[in-house]
Amino acid sequence: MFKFLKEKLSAFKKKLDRKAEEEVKAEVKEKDVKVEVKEDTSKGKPSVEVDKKEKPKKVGLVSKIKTLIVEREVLIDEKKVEEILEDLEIILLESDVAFEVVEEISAKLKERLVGRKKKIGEKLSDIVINELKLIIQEILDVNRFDFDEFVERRLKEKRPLNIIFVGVNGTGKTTTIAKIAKRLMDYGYSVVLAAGDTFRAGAIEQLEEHGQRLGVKVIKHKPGADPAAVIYDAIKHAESKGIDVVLADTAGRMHTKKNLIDQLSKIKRVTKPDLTIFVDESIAGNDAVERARMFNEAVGIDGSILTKIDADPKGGTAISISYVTGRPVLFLGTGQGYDDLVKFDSKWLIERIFGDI
Ligand SMILES: Nc1nc2c(ncn2[C@@H]2O[C@H](COP(=O)(O)OP(=O)(O)OP(=O)(O)O)[C@@H](O)[C@H]2O)c(=O)[nH]1
Ligand SMILES: [Mg+2]
Repeated sequence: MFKFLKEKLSAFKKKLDRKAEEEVKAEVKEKDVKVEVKEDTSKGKPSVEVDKKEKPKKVGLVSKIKTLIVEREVLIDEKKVEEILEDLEIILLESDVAFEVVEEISAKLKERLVGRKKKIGEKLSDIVINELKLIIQEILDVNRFDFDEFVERRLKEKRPLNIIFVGVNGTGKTTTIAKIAKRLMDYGYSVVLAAGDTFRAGAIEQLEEHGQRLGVKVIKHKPGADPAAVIYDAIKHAESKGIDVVLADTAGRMHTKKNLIDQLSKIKRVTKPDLTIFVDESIAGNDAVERARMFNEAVGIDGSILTKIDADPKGGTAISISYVTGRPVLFLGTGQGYDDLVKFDSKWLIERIFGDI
């Protein structure tokens, strides 16, 4: 998980350390010379004599400089920050962090680093990485949403809840529905599944198989039927049986296909979902973020679930999607098993990215 991004950040940190070390060494050398010259002129003695005294004097100078290194503060100037950002922006862009998010991170880092005082003993790389962590966490926390709290609160007002899952083909919608069903049942809720993907061959059977494994009823119509009608029936079924939550599958569709997007709008109009969840795979990078933005504009989404985080070396999608869509990330899919679902938590993600850097 996030191997690429981690390696890049690690190398970036090492480079900062190397540079800092070189700078300190150069500065120490420079100091050495300056002090000698100063003493030379104050005493008004020829430089030859100073050279003779060089040995005993040097010991004193080294310890003096050592003290200076620990005690003196250095200002991080704009030039230094620009250098840092140049490297960092490339790393973030290469890791599929959306352009506008890179800009935001960059601006915030600049604001917090320029003019900041750092002790020479303190590592610049630690300061930069810590600020970067904080800024990414702030970005991740812009749109917070607690799924469990929502379900609990909403069920006090109405039953059943209707949650529909939308997105493009093959991103993990159906698997995610099964994971959420399992999770809700683990929390003590009852669930019914709606086979709203009436389009793709085998989609109904696929949902039924999950239903069988999990012991959950699946409401279905024939292939090609109106998905809005299937979901409507599932809601009626849940109402009559006192079931808590309807989880509705829908066919994968490209955000660019107007008639298919219109069909989703119809599903929403007819079945009035409590939550419309956009599912995409984190490995799709900027494409996933763009699709989320377009689904949100076209039909409206309440949040996203990113799947296949386990197979994503970069992590930029998870960092960007909520900021770009203005909608929270609810869960992350971390594998193919039913329990491979993590409730979104910025700290969890930060730990996975920065853990051993
Ligand atoms: N590694 C990994 N694989 C996943 C994850 N979620 C889903 N998958 C796999 O992704 C593939 C597609 O999953 P589906 O649930 O069928 O995707 P879908 O969006 O319903 O696909 P369509 O119905 O064709 O649009 C399956 O092989 C899943 O096992 C995940 O979090 N991690
Ligand atoms: Mg599916």
